[in-house]
Amino acid sequence: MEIEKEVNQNQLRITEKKLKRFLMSYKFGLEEVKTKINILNEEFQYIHDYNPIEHVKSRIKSPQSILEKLSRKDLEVSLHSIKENIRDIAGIRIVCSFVSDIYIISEMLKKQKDLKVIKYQDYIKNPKPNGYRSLHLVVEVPVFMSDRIEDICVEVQIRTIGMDFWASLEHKIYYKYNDDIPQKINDELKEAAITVTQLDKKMESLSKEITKIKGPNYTEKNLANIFMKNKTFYIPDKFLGLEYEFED
Ligand code: 0O2
Repeated sequence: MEIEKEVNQNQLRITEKKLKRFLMSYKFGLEEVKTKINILNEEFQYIHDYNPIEHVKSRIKSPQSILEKLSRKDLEVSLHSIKENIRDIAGIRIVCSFVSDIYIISEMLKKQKDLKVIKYQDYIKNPKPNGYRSLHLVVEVPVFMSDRIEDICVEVQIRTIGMDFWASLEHKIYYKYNDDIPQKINDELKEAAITVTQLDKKMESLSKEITKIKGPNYTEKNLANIFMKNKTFYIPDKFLGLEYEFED
């Protein structure tokens, strides 16, 4: 009996260690994709003097949430089954101001040679019946470990501020009512989703009009300038704080 207990405890320890190592590889995959997104954002801002990303959130799905998803989908409980079937263990959410930004970012990600897009789901062009809108990409990224290379899936959800506001409220209501949402609330949520779509369109057209009014030669007021040979050269203020090292 004692030996049996010890064997069980040992097995539990081994399983726990395996699970930790399994989830660790998702953390590394997440970090790699996050770095790529930061690079794209910073470079885009440098070239176009415009930031397409409002903010980025990321998370590793909790073991409890993974198990719930397995049971919801009626899948076998094993690490192999989790790896094969749960593609959003590592998740990144990119929130943008405008719908056009969403497609700019997704195209930039799709062009990355070391990312393999294994799922592209456009819930913006084809919203879910409940009104949910977002662009989902599942990308596979190679993670180089001490003894092996693992291809890790990371789900990237790209949406506008409005879509994000709607989805987080809907998510909260979903959990509050335990799937049994009163019809009235469902209808109002759908109505709110239509309002968000209209607002997204309005904000995008306003932004385009503002860009037109500013004209191609517009420069931000906070740019420092140097006047040389009858010409004004503008320096973005982000460079003013940079320290340069000069070689002798
Ligand atoms: P949580 O708690 O956010 O992690 P599939 O790939 O089709 O087999 P899957 O993985 O459900 O099935 O794919 P899908 O539809 O791309 O959904 C993945 C995630 O998108 C969800 O994860 C949610 O985060 C989000 N999502 C999808 N549909 C909705 C929706 O109707 N409302 C809201 N608020 N979010 C949604 P989880 O694990 O369901 O939830």
